[in-house]
Amino acid sequence: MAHWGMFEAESDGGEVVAVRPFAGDADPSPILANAVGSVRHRSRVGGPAVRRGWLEQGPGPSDRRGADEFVAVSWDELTELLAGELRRVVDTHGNRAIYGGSYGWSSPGRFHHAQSQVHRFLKMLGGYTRSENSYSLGATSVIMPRVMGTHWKLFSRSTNWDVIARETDLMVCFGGVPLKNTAVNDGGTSNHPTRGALDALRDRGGEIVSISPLRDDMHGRAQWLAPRPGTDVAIMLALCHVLVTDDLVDRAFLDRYTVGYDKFEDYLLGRTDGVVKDPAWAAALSGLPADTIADLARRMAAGRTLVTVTWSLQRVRHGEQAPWAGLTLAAMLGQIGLPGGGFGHGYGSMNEPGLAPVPYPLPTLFQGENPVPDSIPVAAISDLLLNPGREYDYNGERRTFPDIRLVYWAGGNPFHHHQDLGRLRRALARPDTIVVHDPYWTPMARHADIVVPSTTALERDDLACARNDPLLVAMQAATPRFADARDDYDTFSALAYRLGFGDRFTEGRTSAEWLAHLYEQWRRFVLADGGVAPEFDEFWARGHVAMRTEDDLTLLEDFRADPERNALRTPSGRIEIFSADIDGFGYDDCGGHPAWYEPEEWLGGERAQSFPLHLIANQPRTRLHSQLDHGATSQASKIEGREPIRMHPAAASARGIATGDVVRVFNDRGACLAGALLDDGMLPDVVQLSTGAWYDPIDPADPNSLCVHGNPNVLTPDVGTSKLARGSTGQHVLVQIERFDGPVPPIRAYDPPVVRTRSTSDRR
Ligand SMILES: Nc1nc2c(c(=O)[nH]1)N[C@H]1C(S)=C(S)[C@@H](COP(=O)(O)OP(=O)(O)OC[C@H]3O[C@@H](n4cnc5c(=O)[nH]c(N)nc54)[C@H](O)[C@@H]3O)O[C@H]1N2
Ligand SMILES: Nc1nc2c(c(=O)[nH]1)N[C@H]1C(S)=C(S)[C@@H](COP(=O)(O)OP(=O)(O)OC[C@H]3O[C@@H](n4cnc5c(=O)[nH]c(N)nc54)[C@H](O)[C@@H]3O)O[C@H]1N2
Ligand SMILES: [Mo]
Repeated sequence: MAHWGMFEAESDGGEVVAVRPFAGDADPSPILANAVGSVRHRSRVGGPAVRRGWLEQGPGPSDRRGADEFVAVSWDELTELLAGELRRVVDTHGNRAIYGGSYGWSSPGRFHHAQSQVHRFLKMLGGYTRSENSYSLGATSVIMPRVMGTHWKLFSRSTNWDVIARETDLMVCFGGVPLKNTAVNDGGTSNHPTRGALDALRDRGGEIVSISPLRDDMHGRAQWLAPRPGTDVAIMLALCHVLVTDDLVDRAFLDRYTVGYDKFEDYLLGRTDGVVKDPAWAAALSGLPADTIADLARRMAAGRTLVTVTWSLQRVRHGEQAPWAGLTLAAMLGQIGLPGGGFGHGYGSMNEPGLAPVPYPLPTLFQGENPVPDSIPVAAISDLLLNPGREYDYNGERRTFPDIRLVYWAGGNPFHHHQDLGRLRRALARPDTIVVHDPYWTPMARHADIVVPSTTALERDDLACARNDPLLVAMQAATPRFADARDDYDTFSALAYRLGFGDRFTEGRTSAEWLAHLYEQWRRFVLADGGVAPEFDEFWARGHVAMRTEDDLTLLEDFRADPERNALRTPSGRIEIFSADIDGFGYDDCGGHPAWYEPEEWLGGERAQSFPLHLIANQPRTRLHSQLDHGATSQASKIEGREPIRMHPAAASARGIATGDVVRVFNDRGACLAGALLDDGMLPDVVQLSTGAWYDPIDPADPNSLCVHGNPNVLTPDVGTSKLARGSTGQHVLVQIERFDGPVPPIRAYDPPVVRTRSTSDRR
């Protein structure tokens, strides 16, 4: 199992040589092919390694991170060094000085999941400064609990694809439903139903409107509306405005199920700020014709309409507004809780919304409590490291950044996920010690002082499953362990024994015993539910077991049926179109009701004078994030070895650029090279460069170096969505592009750094 699908691997000589998708998968992902050749790839970390500067000078701030060479050490030395350093930091600075946020997707598998392992380990060590929320849903995870009473249930209990295919007349999709993203689900997936569901909806006569800067965010027949990126909230407000002026608002629904609509209507009609949010107003901001907006509003009120908002719309400045405004629009239509109508968030963002959930807990490795209370919103990592002791606003609180001495990362890649990589590099120079567990020499591993070689999921037995997938899968190792790599569990077990809590950490179980233990725990839930699940050995031999799923769900149908008994977990128990709590925080960038706020990185503002192209830095079609960027599917898309940047032919010809040219993409934060790919399925001043090309600085010693490979995060702003959520805003950035005419520098991202074996003379 991979996050991008279930498969069988064929291996030979310790390497995966072929993959076959699971026969039950209706639409397997091409990303699967990236696994071939990944186990013994030259970018693997072959054994424990320590940065030379750290080994020679000891812990301390260093701007050599990312440019230094490494020294190979034995596992015993590594355990000794790492245990000693953890002890030193805890004893001199306290557990709060360890940042263990360690964000990232790592691998599927319930036991060997690196995040679960590292957090369990650090909790038993006495705790660490943690992170909250995600890069995926930074704004949503704060705003939606406040206004809708839930975060995860919005996805895991979303209206089912079958219901949409059967009932929806009009699906209005902000951000489209990009099939590329439905390849993926956190924890894995055994089936990809989205393409089939959209086709079934259309075959039945249902209509789809895709509102997105990119035409291919929707496949097949659909009306494509391409607004200026970042203006969706203005469009939503104008749709709401038309519902008011045409008397199409479902006031009975608003009265029974929502609070605060009046204040929002005052804003819509311009009573509070003198600006009427009508289609003409939204047309000026978004570039969509006013008539098109007005017509769409009327069509939405005429039948069963589902309003969907992709997660990308909240990974921008003021990202809180789009899901909140989308929910408000759906509430005004009055169809929330009706089959095929209402609101959805994340259709086309992940292969989870629209899929039926399993009704009981998944096998879970217990992590325990974190004795340290400190936490940051996850995308504030550079702020944290650069500003110890500084106060900041977050979600109604005033917080203080702790002074971090040791950063511990296992299972994520900040050089993939974080914005403004030049700033991140300056931040990573500050702590005393950085520890990274990874199977590969990722840019983050290169910036570590202590590099711990992990196995990949292909080298381990594990249990795989996900909340919205019917199968529990026996993930059986496809190859033996690579070189001197170890399972993260084994690394943490050895450290825990060295630090005196080994028995607590392992509970006396080997990995194999843990799998059987977790399986048995899960099996009890199934049996209690009247389900069938064989004993562990039989399950393991069979390969998977099917679970009951809750089919035919409609989001909030229970709330609609009985809003008193099934009150939402908001202060009012209802949908909060106006939130008194948020209003009370008095933030200038997120007020009490959904509203239009002008972003910095958009084509309508002043910055566009200097950087006139709007770059969409979205998820890659050819891989999951940075994982297996060297695999066949990912490599096949590259141009001259660089990540492709899609440009409109008009924008390209104005710059003398043709398909296949290497271009330099730049702004005042940084620059990268990319390969030009002309595409007329976008506005002329929009360009698109996916995340995930491994950061490849031409001068590793310069934090602001040109990245020769095409990582958009050298360009993106490290600014939060607002004071409310401080989510990542990596999706949008303004840039300029020019043809790169110099000699094209080689790609070195996958070449390991220099790792020296210690001669007897320099051994301490
Ligand atoms: N500009 C911009 N930036 C973005 C986004 C965007 O839209 N625009 N999207 C954001 C989003 S939504 C997300 S979720 C993040 C994703 O960011 P990440 O989740 O950090 O990205 P991955 O590349 O999946 O990193 C996973 C890492 O885990 C490692 N790994 C795999 N298996 C194991 C294992 O068994 N053990 C250990 N120790 N390590 C393992 C992999 O080699 C890899 O380095 O990126 C964010 N960044
Ligand atoms: N293949 C693949 N699938 C993935 C991932 C991956 O790395 N690879 N990552 C997974 C993860 S961790 C996550 S969180 C989800 C993320 O899911 P999303 O955040 O929804 O995915 P993105 O591809 O970043 O964005 C979706 C689309 O939104 C459109 N868009 C961008 N800006 C705007 C705008 O201002 N207005 C409108 N209307 N549309 C806009 C873009 O054209 C883009 O293609 O994807 C998941 N799926
Ligand atoms: Mo994500």
